[in-house]
Amino acid sequence: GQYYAVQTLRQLFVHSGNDSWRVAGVQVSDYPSMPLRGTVEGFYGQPWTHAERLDQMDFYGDVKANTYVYAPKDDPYHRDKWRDPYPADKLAELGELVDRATANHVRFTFAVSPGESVCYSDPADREALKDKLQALYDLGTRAFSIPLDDINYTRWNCEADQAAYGEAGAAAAGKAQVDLLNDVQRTFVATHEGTWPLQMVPTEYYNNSESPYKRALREALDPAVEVMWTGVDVVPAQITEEEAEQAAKVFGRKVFLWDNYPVNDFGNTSGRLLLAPYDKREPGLSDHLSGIVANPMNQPFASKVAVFGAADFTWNDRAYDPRQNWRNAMSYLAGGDREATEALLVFGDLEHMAPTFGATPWQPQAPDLARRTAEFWKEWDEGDRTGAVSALRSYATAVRQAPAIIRGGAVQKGFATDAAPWLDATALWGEAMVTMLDALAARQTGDEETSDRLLAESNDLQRQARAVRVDPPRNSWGAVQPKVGDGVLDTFLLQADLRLQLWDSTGGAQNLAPQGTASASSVELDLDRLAPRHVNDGNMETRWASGYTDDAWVQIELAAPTKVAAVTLAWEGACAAEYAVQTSQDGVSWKTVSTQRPSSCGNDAVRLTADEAVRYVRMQGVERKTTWGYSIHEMGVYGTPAA
Ligand code: LTM
Repeated sequence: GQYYAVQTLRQLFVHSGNDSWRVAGVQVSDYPSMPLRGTVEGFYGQPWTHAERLDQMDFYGDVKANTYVYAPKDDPYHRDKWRDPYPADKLAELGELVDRATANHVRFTFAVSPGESVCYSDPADREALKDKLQALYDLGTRAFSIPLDDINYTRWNCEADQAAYGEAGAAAAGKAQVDLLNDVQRTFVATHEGTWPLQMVPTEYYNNSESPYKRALREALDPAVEVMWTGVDVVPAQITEEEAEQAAKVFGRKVFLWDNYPVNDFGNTSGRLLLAPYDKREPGLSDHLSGIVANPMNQPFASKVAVFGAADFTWNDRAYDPRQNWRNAMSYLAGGDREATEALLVFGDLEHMAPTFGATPWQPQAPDLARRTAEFWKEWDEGDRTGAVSALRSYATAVRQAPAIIRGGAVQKGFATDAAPWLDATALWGEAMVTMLDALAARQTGDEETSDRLLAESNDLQRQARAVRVDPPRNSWGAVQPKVGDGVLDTFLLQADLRLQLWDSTGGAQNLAPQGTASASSVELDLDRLAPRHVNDGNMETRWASGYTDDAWVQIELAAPTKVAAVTLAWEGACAAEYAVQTSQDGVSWKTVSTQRPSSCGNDAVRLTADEAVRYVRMQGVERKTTWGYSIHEMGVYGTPAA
């Protein structure tokens, strides 16, 4: 408490010119609303380096976080080789880390994860586990954790457990785990001076429903042991008081939130940095949680944006303001430099998407840019084309310049290193956007030659941006394309490109789908919210989804016969491995005008040879990518009405 009081006092002093300082007159009543605050290095893929961890400890001290759980899934001595002692050099590093943590008032929490191979009832295995903890105790560690997540708990690892706990299964696993954990708590933790209660991650960490496994924990686990929980899902879209209250009920104690944000080790995060604010955790959670640790990204400096928020939320959840905190986090990373803070906010908007394990992200991509591009098309279509270009051009310029400013020196170096491929791509996307706006402006003044040249330049820049790779990747996704404002920035460029290409024929190529009527072969579970009308409602938040068959289709009946120059499809996660674009004059006989095998689920633009006027355009599925149906947010039809 004293330490943090001094930190707060320090924060009250502000520089006012040369060598003088100002301090506000205040009365301070300040204390954390949750006892445990910080991170769990608990992701899959390349663990943080020693130097990065040391830097994190200093960062936690700054943001009043007091907990760091060491649990990198791909440290072999943490999981696969849990019985083996750390080699001397690794142990020396851990010792240094414990010291740095302690200096920052951070509890270095050592986690060892034996669940894949442990024989719960075997005294030798229990001794091996305690020996492992003892080695870290000897280095100064006073907090310990035994995570039992992501293991198979319906089989035993030894026959002795079958004899001790009966037939393998969730309830028996609960009993066996309780036996082991109580033993560690009572004969190791409680007998060692200065230790904090043992922490554990249950095998059922991702929901709050009653079960035989949870009953076993609730009824017999030593009440001192902290139980972790990730919310109602592994990566939940939100965490509410009600959910946490129910979790506390089924586990028989306040739960300790292992918060899977901003971790980017799972499939849907491929190619992403997760830079959106820490959000959607309900004020009041402190009544039901003993604390929160954020599971960060493999990129430690980039993770600071979200961790800054988590630390603030755990300090005072009821006063937490996600947007203000986001700005403060960027300012912190920029060392208070205003220009660099703004650049980070622009970049953060382009890396704002936060996926779940399912098809719907819990934070949208590029909300600021999306609002600006929507405003642009509105103004453009209403006739104020010069005003539209000038407003968006200044933001596009900010996108183009953000990477150089971020690399300019004010922002923490490690952030620029973590974000390097994303920054490379952002510079190119920003340049492509500025160039595209210049092409639109030139075409508007009638300078077709300049416009064509700029359009070609913009397309070339986009090709370069798409060719950037996260290489070498720290994550397990491989050398993938870094995603930048995807679904927003690229969609804007596509729309602008189509307008330029179809300029003469349609005066700027508007999307004709919204004036048409959508219908489909089927709707997933006949749900109204997934009905075909959502495929042309102009709203990227809604979608059409089909039944679970390969041959499903969705079509637009246009308001008038049209020479169709392009069809756009904004796919949701359940997309097509293969589909055809078909057209028809009467809705009875159909012609396949293009066949597509997209490499990933994204925004497809299929250009067509607009040689004859048609009334109907259809996406005809051939093969699904997932076991779900086909799911499309928006289908666009660009062309020239024959009349
Ligand atoms: O969330 C938990 C408790 N365990 C694992 C994490 O190690 C992993 O980082 C996240 C995100 O993929 N999912 C898990 O299930």
